[in-house]
Amino acid sequence: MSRAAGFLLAVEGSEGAGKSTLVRGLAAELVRAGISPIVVREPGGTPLGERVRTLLLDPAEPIGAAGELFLFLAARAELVRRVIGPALEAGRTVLADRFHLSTEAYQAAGRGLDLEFVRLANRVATGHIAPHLTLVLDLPPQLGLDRLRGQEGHVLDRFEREDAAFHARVGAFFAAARGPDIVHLDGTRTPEQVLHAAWQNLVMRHPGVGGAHRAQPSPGEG
Ligand code: T5A
Repeated sequence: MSRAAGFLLAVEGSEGAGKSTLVRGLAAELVRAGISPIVVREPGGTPLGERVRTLLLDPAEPIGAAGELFLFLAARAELVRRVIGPALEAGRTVLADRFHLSTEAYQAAGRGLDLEFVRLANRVATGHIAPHLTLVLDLPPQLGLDRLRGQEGHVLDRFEREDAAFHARVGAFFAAARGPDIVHLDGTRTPEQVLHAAWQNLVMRHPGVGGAHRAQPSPGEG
């Protein structure tokens, strides 16, 4: 996959693993480091993506596996075309709350679609843009779902209502994901500890923050 001028960081993991919390923390640290990141979530981030998100998460909307795959990819293609691609071309840092690894985990491992086809379709949707770094938050799926159930007023979406076997397949896929740009973080630790570990990895990989921040205290309790 291709690498544009900026820096794309994806945060991945199963339901309630702490992705959004970590993305918020990293965004704040980047701002402190003098870098104003662009934050995106998937599905979403464009008018089409937000409408597709509503459809995809609606528990009352029965969608087959293939239809689900192509809806996620349509949202991603638009997000890359309108937001991520131009941002990277402009040298910006993009923080993505989920990216293509989620499609492999949910639509291939979870739903049973062919993994190689899902990967190929993903490459079409992203125009071969790949994250420079993917942080996977490892957390047993049941713990993540318990966290979400503990949130006041949280209504479980279509994916969160799937059975334990589905979540186990998704969780096992994330746990087994390997690659030169994939780093696993222990999602059972406190938000501050997760942020600390994530920041250390970002500093090592991101040319814009590495030099400036290696010698400074890292965020969180460590
Ligand atoms: N999907 C998505 C696909 O099937 N295919 C795809 O290609 C893509 C892109 C998206 C759904 O779509 C599916 C996956 C998803 O099911 P979503 O609402 O965006 O739906 O769902 P999630 O991405 O799972 O986001 P969540 O908000 O549900 O979970 P997060 O972001 O992992 O967790 P977060 O940070 O919101 O935290 C959840 C709770 O835990 C606490 C927080 O305070 C919060 O209460 N928390 C912690 N508690 C203890 N320790 C920590 N370290 C904690 N970190 C956070």
